[in-house]
Amino acid sequence: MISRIDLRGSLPGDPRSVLPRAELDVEAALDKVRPICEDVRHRGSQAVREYTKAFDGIELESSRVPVRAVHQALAGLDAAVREALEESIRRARAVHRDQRRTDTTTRVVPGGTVTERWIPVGRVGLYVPGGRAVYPSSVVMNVVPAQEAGVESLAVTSPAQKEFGGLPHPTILAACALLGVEEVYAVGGAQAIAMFAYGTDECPRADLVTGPGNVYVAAAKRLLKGVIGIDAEAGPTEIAILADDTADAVDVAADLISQAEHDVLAAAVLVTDSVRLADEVERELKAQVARTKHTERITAALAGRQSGIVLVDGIGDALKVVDAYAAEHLEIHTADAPAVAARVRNAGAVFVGRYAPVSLGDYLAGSNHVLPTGGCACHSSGLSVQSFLRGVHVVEYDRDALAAATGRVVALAEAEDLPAHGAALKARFDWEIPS
Ligand code: HSO
Ligand code: ZN
Repeated sequence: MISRIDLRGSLPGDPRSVLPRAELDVEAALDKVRPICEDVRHRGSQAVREYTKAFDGIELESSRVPVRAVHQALAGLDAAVREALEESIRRARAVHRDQRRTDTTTRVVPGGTVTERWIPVGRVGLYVPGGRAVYPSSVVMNVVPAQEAGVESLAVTSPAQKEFGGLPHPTILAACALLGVEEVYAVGGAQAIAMFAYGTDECPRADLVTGPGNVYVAAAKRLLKGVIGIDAEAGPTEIAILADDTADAVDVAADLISQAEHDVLAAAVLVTDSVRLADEVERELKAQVARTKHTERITAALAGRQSGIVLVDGIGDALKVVDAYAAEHLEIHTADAPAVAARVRNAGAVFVGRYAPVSLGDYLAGSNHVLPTGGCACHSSGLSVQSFLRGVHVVEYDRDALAAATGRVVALAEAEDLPAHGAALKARFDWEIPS
């Protein structure tokens, strides 16, 4: 059901080559999404509605969801789900509020300062997938940091659903209402990203688009990056678990299964120095998968070449492996879990000990669940307030400070054969401007 990779006594210098990993072929989807994006660029909302008809089978008069429908969805929301979403929002707000940046002013020289001003992005479009994945929790994880950053204009889009009369899924709409987001569109796929990138008569263009989506959404983001800012391209979910002989096999198996539940391409990787644990986890996986709802999907994910149990010699090697893998989520189930967690360098988020499972982080820990996948955790962070801010340097020098800098600027400008750069300073002091 899950493959084993035995690296005991043979850990390669760069273990990445022997570690399991899925590859999503975004390049192949580019040719399909290119004409769609061009069409939306030129024909705007008309083209968007035509794609909704072609791909989702729904003819809409307008792609904009009436505000009334957003509020009605909240009124119809199950009370327990509403309470849980509200608590999720509260905890996420607490964490993300603490991420806010304050402007800093550095006095570089007497009379010369540089201030770093943090300015929120003006308008953000948030993509929320539809279909099999109905994730109101992802609405929370995208909207909360944007709001805490101070983004003024926030629009959500999610595919039109036939069974809901052409509206996005009602739980998505209800989450929007809870968060105070009233601008919602019933648009999915590449056309949704193009709508935000170019703007239409129904939807003003956005500066940045965030949120996960299928391969076409990822391809459209790759194509339109630059026209619009994007967050990371979200790949299939991954969980890595670093565990020693003290770990509980039932917990470990349950957590591997929890993320395998997302997708047949989801990755579940256990890294351990305990053969006993590996054997027990394998037995547990079989038993638990048989009892769970999405057996087929999970079995496929665990059996896929992206998942596996990796055997190593000791925690030092286990850390080398998980750092090389750079998982989206990393759980630590070892004797002194906080100490081991402190040594991790590459992971989207680290979950410490048996009482901090990834499922808690997915919904209610307060942490963000939009995290780098596919090994990108070695250079990127998850979504945060910072994702919605730009740092702008504001430069202020007085006359004396500029005069004192002029000689050096002229020297550097001449070294680059750009004498007009130096001349721009000299002009202020009536120095001779070379022709
Ligand atoms: N584990 C997913 C997020 C999610 N889980 C949403 C449940 N709902 C990617 O981090
Ligand atoms: Zn999840």
